[in-house]
Amino acid sequence: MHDVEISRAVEILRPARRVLAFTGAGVSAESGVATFRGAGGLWEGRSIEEVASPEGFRADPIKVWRFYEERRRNVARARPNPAHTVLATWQDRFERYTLATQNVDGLHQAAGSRDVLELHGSLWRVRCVSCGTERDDLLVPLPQLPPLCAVCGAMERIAVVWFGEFLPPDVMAAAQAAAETCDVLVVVGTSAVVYPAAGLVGIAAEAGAKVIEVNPEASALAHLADVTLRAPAGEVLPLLDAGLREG
Ligand code: BJW
Ligand code: ZN
Repeated sequence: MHDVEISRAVEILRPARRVLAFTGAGVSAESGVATFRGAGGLWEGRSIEEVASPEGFRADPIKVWRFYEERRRNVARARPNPAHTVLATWQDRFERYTLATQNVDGLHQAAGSRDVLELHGSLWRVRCVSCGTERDDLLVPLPQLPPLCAVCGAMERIAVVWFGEFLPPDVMAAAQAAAETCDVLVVVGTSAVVYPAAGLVGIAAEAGAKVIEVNPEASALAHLADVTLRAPAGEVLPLLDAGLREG
């Protein structure tokens, strides 16, 4: 990554009035939270369907719960990194700012971001499989696996979005509206292979937004990006923010 690319990104962001930030697991990598795909990723040596599908949960709920319990333990120890912090401060910099994340770790909120659009749910919410009652649950470790619904006694599940399930419609609609109307989309730390979330980038580009991508590796959306910053988010976002402050 070169200074000239940072400068180009700053020049795109400086006049922007409506900004959408769209994040994936990579934004939390420097906080010590594992990503999904690639070396050392959560899916390595594991079939995705075993742990992140309704079928997998039906087949072995305790196994799936152990997987999420472990993730909750790790995330509970994690702290937001400078990328989360910058993305939080931008809510006060731009006239309209939306932060849509695929992440379920809650680190954007921990960094101070308000009204985060959680496209894939949260590790910190659970939902009854029978009556649908949802509640926040921050207890690490959980007192019992699986947790049981206080209303009807049935088993609770983690309130994340598994493969084959619909994203929360109001959250997706809000993200889509922001994608259709933003001047600039900043995409941070996602392989952009999981739909419909990844489709937000195409929607924004199609509607005429400039796209800035932050990812140390090549992703599925290089062809949509106006500027690609190939370096870790925790390094790049503070540089972008410093550039904006100078202007
Ligand atoms: C850094 C960095 C640093 C590293 N700085 N960057 C064919 C078969 C089956 C299904 C489908 C199919 N075609 C389409 C589908 C639909 C499916 C889908 O998209 N599948 C594709 C994978 C093919 N989608 C769905 O099923 C969705 N629902 C849906 O479509 O409903 C309609 C429907 C209903 C009924 C039937 C059919 C359709 C739901 C998707 C839910 C995704 N859920 C997960 C798990 C959440 C729970 C959990 O956390 O356990 O969400 S999957 C997982 O992937 C998680 C993530 O949010 C998501 C995206 O991953 P992300 O964030 O991009 O992470 P990585 O690891 O992939 O990438 C990290 C990136 O960071 C890398 O690029 C690194 O380089 C980078 N990085 N360090 C910056 N320091
Ligand atoms: Zn219930």
